[in-house]
Amino acid sequence: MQRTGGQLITDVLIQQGADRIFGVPGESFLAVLDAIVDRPEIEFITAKHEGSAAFMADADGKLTGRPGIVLVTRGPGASNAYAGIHVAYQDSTPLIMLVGLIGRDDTEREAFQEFDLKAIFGTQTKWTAVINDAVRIPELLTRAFQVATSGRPGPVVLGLPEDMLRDVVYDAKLPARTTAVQAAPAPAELDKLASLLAEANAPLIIAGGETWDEAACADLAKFSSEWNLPVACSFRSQDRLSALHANYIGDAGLGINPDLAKRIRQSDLILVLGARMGDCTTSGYTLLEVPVSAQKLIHIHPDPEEIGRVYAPELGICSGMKNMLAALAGLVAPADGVKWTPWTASAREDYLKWSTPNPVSHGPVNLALIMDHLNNTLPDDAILTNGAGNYTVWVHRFYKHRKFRTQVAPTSGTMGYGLPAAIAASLRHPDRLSICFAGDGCFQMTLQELATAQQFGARVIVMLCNNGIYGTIRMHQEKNYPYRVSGTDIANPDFVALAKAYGLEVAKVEETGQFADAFETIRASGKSGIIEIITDPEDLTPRNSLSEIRASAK
Ligand SMILES: Cc1ncc(C[n+]2csc(CCOP(=O)(O)OP(=O)(O)O)c2C)c(N)n1
Ligand SMILES: [Mg+2]
Repeated sequence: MQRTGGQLITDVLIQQGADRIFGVPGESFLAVLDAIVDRPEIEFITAKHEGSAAFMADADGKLTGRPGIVLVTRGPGASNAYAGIHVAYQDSTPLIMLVGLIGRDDTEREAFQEFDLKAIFGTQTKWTAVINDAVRIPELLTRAFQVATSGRPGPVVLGLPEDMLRDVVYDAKLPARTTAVQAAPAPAELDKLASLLAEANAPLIIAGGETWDEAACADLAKFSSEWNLPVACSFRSQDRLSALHANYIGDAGLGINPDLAKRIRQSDLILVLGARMGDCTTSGYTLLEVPVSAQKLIHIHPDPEEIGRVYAPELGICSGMKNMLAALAGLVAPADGVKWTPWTASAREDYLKWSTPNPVSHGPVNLALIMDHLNNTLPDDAILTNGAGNYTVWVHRFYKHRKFRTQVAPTSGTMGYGLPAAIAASLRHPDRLSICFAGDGCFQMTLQELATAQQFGARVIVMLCNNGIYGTIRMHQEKNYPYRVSGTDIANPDFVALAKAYGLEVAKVEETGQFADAFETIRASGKSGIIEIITDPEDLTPRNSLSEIRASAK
């Protein structure tokens, strides 16, 4: 049997279970596009920008636990995609990016669009390589699946020289589908964990990161219930435990509940399950002292090198979350109960107070009440996506996630992520509602993907929070340079006309009371739509107005 390099790439992808490639076409990989023509098992989703294609692949990777696949062309295409590789790296998402390169004969001439793949992507991937010999496609592409999913998941970038893709290979053998390799806790480590818990008076869990699945989340719920442990989730990992669970106490992220921050400081044992102890989760490395925290720390992470990166833990365990939670679910709680029951109950009280919408806003639209309406109307499995901006603070604070993988959002804080992610989510789960939250700034980074949604039949509802400013940056600006506005205003297009130009349903909400009908109309249409929500720039955060932030600036 003979196959071209392009056919072999396609065959290995299919063998590994990939059914969708996100990308923008390039002349460098025509041989792959050609091979796809004969393989209906895999489809090419043509995005309108490689950055969006990479965001789509990242979202798909988050949703499936298998690598999202992105295929782009050399210099300009790969450079455009870079933002998505950065997301996958910081978010620990399994992702494989294939990059069509110049022909091998022209290397080092600075040929048309030639660039150094390893130099560009080397520091933001788990592995970057060029496949120079088509015979090695099964080996190297299969390894990409193994690397992207094992340990701490992340992106792999493979370069495909154009002429290599046309080479013919005879009788290639394709390896079987890979299985992610994840560590598991040793019995002695579990014993140590249990004895540290037994000594604690005010423990709490911070859950997040990757390598979870529904069973791991169910195990977390069981472990937390049996030991009556309060569970906070790390930044944008809020769907690891239902917000309705009696022990869910909120998210340790940007815009953290000050009471939760205080509680993390006061706790005497922090059990970190899967999260990196990163900037956003530690409120800029302030909730715990670097490098030795006052609280005893148990850090469990799928990558041994992540343990002790910033904080020296009392106990570090290298484990995937499925293995770890399965073990914890089997850990027998003390028969006479635990000491910290009132601590857990008061932490829950703090969360319930914090997530109850404040009925007052400066403008006629109150995003907190809109989020509460969605709590009451969205099905449990609706998927919410977002990018970066202060509008996300309302989403994270007031929306109550009830199921795993209903939050698809970049922990790397990347603008423009929400719409491509919602498109990928809708393609993966056409039966579920896919809701994108975006600011006016965020949305304008990738809004051209509305055309992609229409082309491939994705159904997304965009909640466009329009305040006419780059709100987050205005907030920082007013804190640091009050009254000196520079670069943070936005002159917006007519979003209603824009939605119509893309053939979408559209509604404009100028006061809170209009939202319910607007949402219902768009939902009932069964089509993609935009709800433009006009918010007052004064409502800069749910806690402080723009004027208050300005007035309290040093
Ligand atoms: C790709 C990218 N560029 C710039 C930033 C810096 N940034 C973070 S939030 C933000 C403003 C977002 O504005 P908008 O989407 O309108 O949301 P708002 O804060 O107004 O609610 C900017 C510019 C970023 N995080 N990502
Ligand atoms: Mg804005």
